[in-house]
Amino acid sequence: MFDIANFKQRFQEHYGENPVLLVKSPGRINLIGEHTDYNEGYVLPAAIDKYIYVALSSRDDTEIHLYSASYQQSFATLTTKNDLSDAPEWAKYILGVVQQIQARGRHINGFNISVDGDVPLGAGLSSSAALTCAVGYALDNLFSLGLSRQDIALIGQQTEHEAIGLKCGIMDQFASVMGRAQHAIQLDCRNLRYDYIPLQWGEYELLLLNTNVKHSLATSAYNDRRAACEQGVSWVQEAYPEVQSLRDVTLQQLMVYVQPKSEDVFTKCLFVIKENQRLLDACQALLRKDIERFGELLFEAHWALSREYEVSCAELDFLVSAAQEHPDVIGARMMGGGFGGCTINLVKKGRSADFIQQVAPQYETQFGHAFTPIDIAIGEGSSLVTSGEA
Ligand code: GAF
Repeated sequence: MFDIANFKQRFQEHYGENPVLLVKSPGRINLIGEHTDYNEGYVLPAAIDKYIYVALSSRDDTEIHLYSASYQQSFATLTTKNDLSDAPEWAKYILGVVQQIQARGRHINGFNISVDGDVPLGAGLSSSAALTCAVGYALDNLFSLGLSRQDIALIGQQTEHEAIGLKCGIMDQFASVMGRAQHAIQLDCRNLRYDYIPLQWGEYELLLLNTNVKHSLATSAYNDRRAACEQGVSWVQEAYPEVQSLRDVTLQQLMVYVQPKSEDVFTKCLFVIKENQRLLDACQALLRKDIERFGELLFEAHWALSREYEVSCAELDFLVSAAQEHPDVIGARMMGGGFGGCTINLVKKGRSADFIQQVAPQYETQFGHAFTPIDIAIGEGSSLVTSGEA
């Protein structure tokens, strides 16, 4: 459990005053629908009960002072300075949000900020979206900026694009600000319309296994996948200018206008079209409480992500194969952008420990390090930390 009192105390020690505001914004899981968000498709994320916490106080000048309790590093700059090149990576997420808010014509004064949290870093649970959304939500409250939750999500996404260089979709930020306890969000990334779907797993439970790997080329590989999808769309647009995204593209069009030009781009685009359909089928299965069907779709999605979209890795494939062989696991897949992070598993209630025990030694022998199970519950989106919590 994250120690909020200790977090406040460290703010006090660092800045010599108490924070005036404490907020938290959660990480997320995604049940199904990967790499669909930046193709104007659907996603099915849910916020989790692990958060990035932000403590703030305002200043009378134009200085911004940042402190990362987890990295034990600080950095200072000015609200008027646009250049992030000398900022440490963690600070770019915060200052990128400031820039995005300013780009929307809102005024920000100087402030002191401290960040920390219990979203595991590099586990594919969107700690970075949790950070940008926590900062956006905190600054909105501190300076009464009048931003909506969706504005904050879009600001977080744009920060990733411009300050970090990851051309991500909107899923992670949307889940972080809009999460609802015990519900997934079925989000249409074309128009940001959404429905909450109650999560009832019946005789099953969710289990996350963190591979404890994060591949260094993940950002460039992610951007390459996005570029392949956009390339496919632009070839179709030569014949069908009304097509806006892969959401509008048919298999026939892919075969005629994309496949002859590049088999690889064709495979990537086809994956996205099929993944979108898998998500719609999975939502239907959830609504009729057909958890077994939902599980089958998870396995199917995994092997498509691995073999067609090529965003998995040996550790993820190993864990999903092991899940497929275990009689009590009815579904599993890699989760998030890929190249490491977690698998999400649907396991018979009370059987997770057995599955973990069975796979752990084999995994360690194969990869020379352990995986880590992560306990989660489905929680609420960004919020002020109440005095009861602190
Ligand atoms: C990452 C991105 F940030 C999301 O926008 C999404 O594309 C996901 O990978 C893959 O579904 O988490």
